Amino acid sequence: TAALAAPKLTTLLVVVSDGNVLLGEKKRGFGAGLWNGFGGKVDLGIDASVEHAALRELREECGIDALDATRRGVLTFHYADAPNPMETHVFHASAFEGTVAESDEMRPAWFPEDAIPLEKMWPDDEHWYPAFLRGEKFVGTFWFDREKKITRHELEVVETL
Ligand code: 6OG
Repeated sequence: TAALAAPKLTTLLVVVSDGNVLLGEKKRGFGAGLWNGFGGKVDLGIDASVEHAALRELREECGIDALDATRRGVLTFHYADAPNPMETHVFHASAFEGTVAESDEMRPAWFPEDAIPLEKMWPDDEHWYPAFLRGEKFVGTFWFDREKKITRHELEVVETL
């Protein structure tokens, strides 16, 4: 029998301010070339909580501190070629301190809420951004094939996470 594979915990923080969404083009590593929110792996050695990890990654990747981050979604990604799924906690923020700046990992840019570059983003994003931008909370699971196309998905709007 196969052992249950523990999911890898990651974060994704999306700043929405004055009708614009702050995204970054990933410059290297997993998902390079795609636009996404800011985030990365939760490091149990340095992060006191998943929210702390989300704030740390935002600061490292684009130089700003979110002041009002709230958790809005939990997404589980199953990749055909990875033994462990990824569990990504999605955070929303609208207020921040500091100046948005490019980093080694991300090239940031603002997009109008109704014109985010979905064709250059992970294919799950078109499923949950509408709920996210409406202010709803959501739980989803996505299965990807080797070409990173979605073969199956579930998405539910929930009252509490
Ligand atoms: P690092 O490898 O950079 O952490 N991520 C995804 N984001 C979306 N929207 N869709 C996916 O569909 C994703 N798979 C991974 C979560 C990985 C970062 O990439 C995000 C993390 O922010 C498959 O440390």
